[in-house]
Amino acid sequence: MSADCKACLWVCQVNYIIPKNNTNGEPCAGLVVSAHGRHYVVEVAGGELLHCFARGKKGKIACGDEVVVERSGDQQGAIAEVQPRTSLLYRSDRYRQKVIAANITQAVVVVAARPAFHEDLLLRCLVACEQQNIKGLIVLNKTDLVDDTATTARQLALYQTLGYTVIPLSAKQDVTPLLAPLNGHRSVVVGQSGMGKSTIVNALVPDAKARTAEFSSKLDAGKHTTTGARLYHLNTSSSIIDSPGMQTFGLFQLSHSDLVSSFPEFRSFFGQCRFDDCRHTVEPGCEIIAAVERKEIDERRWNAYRTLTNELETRPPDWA
Ligand SMILES: Nc1nc2c(ncn2[C@@H]2O[C@H](COP(=O)(O)OP(=O)(O)OP(=O)(O)O)[C@@H](O)[C@H]2O)c(=O)[nH]1
Ligand SMILES: [Mg+2]
Ligand SMILES: [Zn+2]
Repeated sequence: MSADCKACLWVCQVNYIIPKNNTNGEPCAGLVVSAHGRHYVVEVAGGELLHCFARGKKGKIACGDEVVVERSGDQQGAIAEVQPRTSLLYRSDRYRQKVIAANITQAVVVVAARPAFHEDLLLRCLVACEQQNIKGLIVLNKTDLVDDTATTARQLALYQTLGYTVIPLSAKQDVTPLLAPLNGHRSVVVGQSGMGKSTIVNALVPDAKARTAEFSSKLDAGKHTTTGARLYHLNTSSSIIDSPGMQTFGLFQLSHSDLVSSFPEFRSFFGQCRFDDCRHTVEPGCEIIAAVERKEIDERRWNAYRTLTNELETRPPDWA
């Protein structure tokens, strides 16, 4: 039980004491502000928080979901319905689907030089965002580590040429460069463990008090400190969701056409290949391959695209 939470028998990370004015069984609309395993905290009218489980087989529920809850007294309730979503950021591999956040308009992908950041994860995350029409924003955190940061900044230059905004900052010093880009959005902060996601959220929301932890220098990896997603309101039109760090980002959910259209630099060549069913990997007369040869498309990105195509084509038939 978290320190001040009187309603939750689980690690909800929402340290509120909820007023006792519930009416049993009464359905009401709410917003999932915390998702931790199968336990959710739902904010209902007036900012009241209910600790909830999902009734029946609801499928995955994510932080940011709009739901209907039925109160069951004692600041608890059951999620009876999940409203249709405008977006869902999620990842999936052979074994499972992991929802990250729902109804978001922007994903803030946090990278840093230490622990070492994996470009593949960034690329996959941006592909998932493109497919869901979620704006991708890259934060290069820990710029106070000056010597280490230069190499990472050079790696990110490519993403700027693709149209993604890259914001360099040090969450330990100043997060004001993020204020304007966050305004008007429901954003989710995502990335590898140890990149400083929760540190950024704490700097933006002084009351958040999200747990943070030193990464392991020995393993050059974060310690997976954040274990559930949690939404914080920034102002009446903006909110931010902190999420657990990830090591992999499976994209099994994508069709091949989803994948192709999630590479923004490919789009101007659509419809120009010799074959209508061109896979843009080895085919003769492929305009995307020609653009790679002319260096109009970065070879790193095309190689990543081919790896992902191969992954989708070798998906086991029973993956879902
Ligand atoms: N030098 C430096 N360290 C930072 C900065 N931001 C965060 N850190 C440190 O990086 C470590 C990891 O920070 P967290 O905020 O816990 O990272 P996280 O991305 O939330 O990690 P998970 O919850 O495990 O996914 C902590 O020791 C932070 O103090 C920064 O701007 N500069
Ligand atoms: Mg964290
Ligand atoms: Zn082609």
